[in-house]
Amino acid sequence: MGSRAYLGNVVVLGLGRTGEAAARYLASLGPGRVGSVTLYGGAGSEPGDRTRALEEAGVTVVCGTERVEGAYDLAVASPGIPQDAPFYRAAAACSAEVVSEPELAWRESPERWLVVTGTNGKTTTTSMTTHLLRAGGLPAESVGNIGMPPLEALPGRAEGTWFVAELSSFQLASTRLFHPRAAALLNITPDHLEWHHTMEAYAAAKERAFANLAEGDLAVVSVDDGWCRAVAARCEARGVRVCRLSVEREPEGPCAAFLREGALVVRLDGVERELLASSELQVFGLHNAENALAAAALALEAGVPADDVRAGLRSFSPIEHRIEPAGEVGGVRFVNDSKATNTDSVEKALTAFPAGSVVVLLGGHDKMTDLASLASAVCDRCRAAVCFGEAGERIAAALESARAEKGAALEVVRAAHLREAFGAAVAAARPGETVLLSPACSSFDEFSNMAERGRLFKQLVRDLAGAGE
Ligand code: UMA
Repeated sequence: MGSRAYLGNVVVLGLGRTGEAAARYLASLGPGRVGSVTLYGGAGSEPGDRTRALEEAGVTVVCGTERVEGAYDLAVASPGIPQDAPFYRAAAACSAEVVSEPELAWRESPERWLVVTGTNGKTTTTSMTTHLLRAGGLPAESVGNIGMPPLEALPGRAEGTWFVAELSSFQLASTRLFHPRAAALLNITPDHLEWHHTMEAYAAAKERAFANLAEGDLAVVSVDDGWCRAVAARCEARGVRVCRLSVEREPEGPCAAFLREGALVVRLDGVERELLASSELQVFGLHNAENALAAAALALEAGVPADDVRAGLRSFSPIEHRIEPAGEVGGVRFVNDSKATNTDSVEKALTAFPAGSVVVLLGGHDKMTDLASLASAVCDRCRAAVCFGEAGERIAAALESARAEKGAALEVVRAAHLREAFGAAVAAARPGETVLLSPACSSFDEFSNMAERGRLFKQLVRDLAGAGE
């Protein structure tokens, strides 16, 4: 499968999930395809069991430095390393080309890729798309930012398998030839400005998902925000088929995905399929109807019959850490939305609960995004907010100023870390209310990742339930 060019000497940057997968894959190719594989773990990396295992596989591992030395035909950068970071630049200076790991995976095996990107909803839409393809009898795997580097999934990729790739702006930024069969862009709202610096750069990275789409390929693009609308227009101007995605109105054109009187409708090349009522979905909220529309459009484009899409949409259940019910104790519901690592995601989550019934947990690593809109939404929809972690004080201050401006009654509580914040939320919550972990921040000030944070939240709920027995 795919092109089998000689890759030469390759350097891999980063010793996380991506770096390890890339180095292992490259080392497995053998001397016919690769001259050498070197991995730089970065300034914070140290030798250990993982580096020794990589060395045994034939990888030269360099720890504790970002000063990449040597001469390489190709560099593969982990997504967490910004393009303007000294580490990335050092590799670029001594490599013919720097690409992201999904770009290399695509070059190795370019058939049957579907891409999902956007600020929010990527993981749900990716899981849904994979589920719909499987419902139609097509083998499919979710890969990418969802937690499975495509290079790790490649050796096991059976003939005919679709890769449904959730790609972040970090992964897309360093693509060049990447050319999926279809791609979906759900939304673009402020996020990751510490990596991209400007909204323009962030949006441009997302748009790279469509850069090589040609006539006959499909771009599923939201027309409900201005950044996405511009992408749709540019794709269309290039002759790419554009399926306009909207939950606000019925878009014109031969391809569109939208709601008509509460029903999900997808039109491809003038053929319209009414799929099901959004109330039949097991995932709630208007944003989930939009995710379902995007997934349905991708699945129909891949050849899944409408009846199988319908059945798949009906049977898709919520995923872990995304508005995930985590139990009920003393009449208080607990919901884990640890995946909400930005403000827009939280604002969307809040619409899934009756106004005034939520005690929200907010905080974590501070990405320095603007908090005005979040603070306003929290005042409108929550009864109390507990702010914790590195960003806790900035969020609490923003909430207090929005509360004063609106004359709202929001209770604002400060806590050190998630554990203390949970205790404060339990103390504040009344029967009938929901304690929602939807933190608007990434987790790196306290946890390795958002899943670890979500698991601690669920453990705290279990401990609370146990204590009450
Ligand atoms: N490193 C440095 N300097 C840096 C950053 C990283 O030296 O400035 C090195 C270190 O060796 C570190 C390693 O790179 O150990 C970590 O690499 P990474 O941060 O790129 O993380 P991975 O473990 O490779 O995981 C990445 C994604 N992480 C990020 O984009 C930050 C994972 O997405 C993804 O699941 C995985 O690849 C497989 O594709 C996580 C994420 O937080 C879930 N994504 C962001 C999000 O969803 O908001 C984009």
